[in-house]
Amino acid sequence: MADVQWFPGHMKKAERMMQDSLKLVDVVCEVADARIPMASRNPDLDGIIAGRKPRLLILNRADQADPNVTALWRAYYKQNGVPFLECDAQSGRGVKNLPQALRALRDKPGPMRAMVVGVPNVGKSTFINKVSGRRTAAASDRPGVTRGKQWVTVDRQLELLDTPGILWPKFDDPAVGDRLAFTGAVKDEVLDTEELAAKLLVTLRERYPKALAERYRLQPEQEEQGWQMLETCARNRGFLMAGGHVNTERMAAVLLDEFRGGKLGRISLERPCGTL
Ligand SMILES: Nc1nc2c(ncn2[C@@H]2O[C@H](COP(=O)(O)OP(=O)(O)OP(=O)(O)O)[C@@H](O)[C@H]2O)c(=O)[nH]1
Ligand SMILES: [Mg+2]
Repeated sequence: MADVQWFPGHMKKAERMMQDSLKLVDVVCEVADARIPMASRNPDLDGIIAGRKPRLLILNRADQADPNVTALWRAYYKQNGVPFLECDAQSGRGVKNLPQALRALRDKPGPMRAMVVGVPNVGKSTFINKVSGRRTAAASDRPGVTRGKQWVTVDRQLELLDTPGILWPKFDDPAVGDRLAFTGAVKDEVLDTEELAAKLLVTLRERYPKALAERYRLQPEQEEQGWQMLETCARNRGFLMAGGHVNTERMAAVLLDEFRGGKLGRISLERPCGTL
């Protein structure tokens, strides 16, 4: 990940746009991925908001996250006084609590404008569509769909600003980049998908070995390398090529696709500090 040129120019522009738009809104809705509630939060956002506007953390894709882990996050945010809303923008579960959650952020009544920000593909536009009950914002299952900003009127009390997903120039921890790539926030075109899939297998072995056993008949040994696991999966799936070679490229694409599509079950890759 480190040497991949994945920070396109339009992201820099998006960050500037976010700074400008801040003046136009009362609150910021930061949409994060419930499977990776740390990696999917832009560390630059604190600096951009700089305490000027209240912020609501929206933990989206809760349907794909491990419910036991989400419960830990819920307790963690409550304990730390972080205003948050848990939801699944695709089905709409939890979305109707937005107006109430936003009102709790400020004292004065009256109409509100909120800017919706977050990493690519986390579900910002889908969330806005669900809140408004219309399909105004373009949404699709790949990163980088929303290119410009777009106002969506929910009702007389609420207007939402859709923004393009942004990543930040540098990850302090390479694992952050990996997790964003696993979940689909980074375009696959700029990634080595086999390497990524191998890393995902190593990650899943830690907490979700049963999912690997059930889906790919993989009984991973602790000392096994990621690429060896990928080969076993490919063989078990019958992804073979001429000369008896296994098609790990195809397996990598399938694994990433199935993980992102929830075929491996509900999985969380990050837990609050200090929890087991
Ligand atoms: N399972 C599940 N899928 C979701 C959820 N929210 C969004 N999606 C799907 O994720 C994909 C991306 O959604 P978008 O709304 O386009 O994401 P975005 O954050 O606006 O993406 P960019 O505009 O590219 O930054 C779509 O296929 C949605 O249907 C969710 O809560 N659960
Ligand atoms: Mg969008």
